[in-house]
Amino acid sequence: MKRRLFIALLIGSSAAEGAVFIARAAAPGEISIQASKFEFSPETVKVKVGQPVTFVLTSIDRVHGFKMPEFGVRINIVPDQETRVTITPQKAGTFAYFCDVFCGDGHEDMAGTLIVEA
Ligand SMILES: [Cu+2]
Repeated sequence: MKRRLFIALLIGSSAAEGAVFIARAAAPGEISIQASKFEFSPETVKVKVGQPVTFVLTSIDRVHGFKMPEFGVRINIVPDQETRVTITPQKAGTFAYFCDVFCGDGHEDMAGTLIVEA
């Protein structure tokens, strides 16, 4: 009987940690982007000029790259960890982000669009 209660507590606590993780990923000023062969999800993100934004990058399969040349961003996205990168866009426009770690046949199409609104 005691053992059952203990297991229930364990399950309860891990569910609570999951909820915290979801809440963090959706925090204001953060945008979660998930990488997989051969796409980013979401493929298009919108941000505002002058407002700092943190991209929370994750991969569900292998190491991918995340490159945003106009913002001097280039980082690896490693499975099972969150990679955070913050930018503060200074001008409106449409910019590309893409994978720069060869990840297989289809890698060339692994790209997304950042829309910076005034
Ligand atoms: Cu790639």
